[in-house]
Amino acid sequence: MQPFQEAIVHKLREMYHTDMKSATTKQLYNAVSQAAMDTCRDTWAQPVQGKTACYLSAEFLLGRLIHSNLMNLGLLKETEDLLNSAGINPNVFEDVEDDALGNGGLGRLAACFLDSAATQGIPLMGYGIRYRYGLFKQRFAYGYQEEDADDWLAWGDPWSVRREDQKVRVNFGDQSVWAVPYDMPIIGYGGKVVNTLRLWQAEAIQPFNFRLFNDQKYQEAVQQKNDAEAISAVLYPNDDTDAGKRLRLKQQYFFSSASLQSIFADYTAKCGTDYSKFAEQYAIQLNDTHPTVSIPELLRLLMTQGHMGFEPAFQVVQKTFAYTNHTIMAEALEKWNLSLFQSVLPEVYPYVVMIQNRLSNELVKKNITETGKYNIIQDGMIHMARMAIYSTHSTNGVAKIHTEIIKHSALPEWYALYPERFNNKTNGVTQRRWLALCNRELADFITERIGSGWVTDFSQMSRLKPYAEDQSSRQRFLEIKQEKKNQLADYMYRKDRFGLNTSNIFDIQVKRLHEYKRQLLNAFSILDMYFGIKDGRIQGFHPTTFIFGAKAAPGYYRAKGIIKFINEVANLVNYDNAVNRRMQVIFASNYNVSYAEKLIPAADISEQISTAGTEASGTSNMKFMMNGAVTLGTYDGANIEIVQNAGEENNYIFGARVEDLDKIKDTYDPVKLYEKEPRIRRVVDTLIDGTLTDGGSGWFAELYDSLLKGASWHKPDNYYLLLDFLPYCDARLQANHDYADRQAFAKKCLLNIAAAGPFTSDRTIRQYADEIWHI
Ligand code: 9GP
Repeated sequence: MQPFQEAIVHKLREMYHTDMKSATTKQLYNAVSQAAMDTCRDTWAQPVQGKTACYLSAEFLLGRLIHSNLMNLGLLKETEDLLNSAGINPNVFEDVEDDALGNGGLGRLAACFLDSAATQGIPLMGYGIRYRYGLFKQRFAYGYQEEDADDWLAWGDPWSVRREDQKVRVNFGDQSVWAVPYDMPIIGYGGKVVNTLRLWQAEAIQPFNFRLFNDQKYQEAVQQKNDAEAISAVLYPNDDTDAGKRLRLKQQYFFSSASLQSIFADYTAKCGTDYSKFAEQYAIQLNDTHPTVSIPELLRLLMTQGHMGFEPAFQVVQKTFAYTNHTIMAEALEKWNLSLFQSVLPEVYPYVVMIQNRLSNELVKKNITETGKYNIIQDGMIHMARMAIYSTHSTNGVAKIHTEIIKHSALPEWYALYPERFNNKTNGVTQRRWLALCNRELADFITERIGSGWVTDFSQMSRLKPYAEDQSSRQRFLEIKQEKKNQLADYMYRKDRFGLNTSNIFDIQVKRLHEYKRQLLNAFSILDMYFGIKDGRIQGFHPTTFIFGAKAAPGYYRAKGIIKFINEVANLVNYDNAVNRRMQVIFASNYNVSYAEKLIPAADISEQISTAGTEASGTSNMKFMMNGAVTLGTYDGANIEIVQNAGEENNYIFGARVEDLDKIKDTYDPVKLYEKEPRIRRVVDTLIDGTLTDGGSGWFAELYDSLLKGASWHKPDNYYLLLDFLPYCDARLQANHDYADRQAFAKKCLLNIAAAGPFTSDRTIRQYADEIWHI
């Protein structure tokens, strides 16, 4: 037995008095994880040399850790051999729930960054919240989304270490709590560098009041404990929209203050009490506006504990912080009601006022009299994005087009004032989880051709390009795609009893449910194909399985209506014997990181169909690309950079561009399109003509109105579904048609894989380190 295998066996005995044969999955999971933790403890304990970058994020969507950590430590094969030799299926850990401490792209990006930084030896610490319950679990009942709590701790938390000694006190207007850190090792590939993710848990200062208990006031006796724990109890299930609640503000300050206090204490221990050099030791990246309250918090610490004057303290703050914007959705640019802010954070508010005053003086100096667009405190609200831009030295967008939109249409007044602060950092994803681990067959295929260097140097992927011309490579690629489809089919059958037809094209859209992402457009186009096949208008259609995966924020009723609609479309199509050998529609429930790892490698077509100018970047587009799917998408977010690199001719780009939409936005009339084009009318009418039923909820009629009448807060069809409908259907049918030539299609796929080099988060994080943090 190898030493690591022995360590696992030993752990099982030590922790559970059991052995490989009798251990439960949970016992095995915890024993393997603990044994792996032991192998990296020494490396983890090494102090960081030089400047550290700190990534403050309300979300870290890590996904299941056991496989990635074992892979990065080089222990995956040994572990699988041991499982095999004990007659245990090496897929046994598939049953282990993955953590879901994030909503979607923003949280998953943070996780990719941690992996990439550790792999490249960049000292990056993550700071966030250890939510007791992560993103809800999704079920469907009669096609409606239902939500259940995500009790991720039920499996134990072997990858965290509670650091009682490092806890700090966080004060609010009406309560004080402990913030207790749980540290997780972030193991770089090769295991040479281990960084830390620190997640804070809220706990009561006095968890149990004995006096009240003796007075038989049982509820009151544990009131403080409940109130404290509420702060880190649950992740807000919103993506790209603002939750705007008192508790949410408390969460934000809770982890911001705890992180800043911890960083401040580390600095003091390392460098003493001269805080003027703080920014030489720490760079702090704000992941969206959620941690922006860290800005006045650092100011407070520097001025009260560091005894600095306001101006020098502000200089330090500005040099330390940088801000990443992840969305231009107006509703997601956070604002806090002034009186709410004052009552929750009375000790912090004065520092916000000081920042506002400095801004006011600066605007006067620059002769700007129209200050309404700039003021951090304006009309009874505190504007967090403004505070973030004003008080930091760098504001970045997450794809080229997104950064341009920030500069020229979302926040042009700020760009005019501080052009030098704005920069772009196109997102990336880690090829280790999203290729090496989730698609081992394709990973071997690549390694056999260009060596294994791509695992840590993704620019080497371009060396794969010549193999797109090689018939036997194309053949092998097609076999691998088939294998991944078969594996997905097995998985989905086990999970949801879906029977996928694996000889079909797999056309997949997986992402959060949002109107701007246009899952409804996808469903409309499926209906159009369905009618077209039945009417005989569409001939020679290659059988296709359309797969959706998406969670809707529980309070976002329109998104829930779209889920119900897609499920009804699925029923219509799947039970119609006249078409169901040619089309299949499947809505995977509870889409999450682990599901993505199965779905993405099996895709032929990657649906990236957001309205131009709305999706900041997208990251699933990159994952699909590196797994050899072609993009069917709009000119939006990182799709643009993807197709520029892989060739438009190897992808399917359709629809209005930002410039087109700018021109028509004031005159756009979806009703005209609806009246003129029978195909549009037919699919839109399924919302109200009884073809599909919403079970009396009224949701479908509301969707219909949103397209043709608008609502108090938006114009009709404000995401231009009807405008892009026909071009989308055309592009989709073109892809379907092209697929028939399997060799030619495989060539496109391989050219996409070969062009994926720039879309690694290794490149992105290197750029943050070089250009923003100077590490
Ligand atoms: O919606 C964006 C998505 O386009 C981007 O890829 C991701 C990571 O940068 O961030 C998302 N934004 C949010 O979730 C909230 O701002």
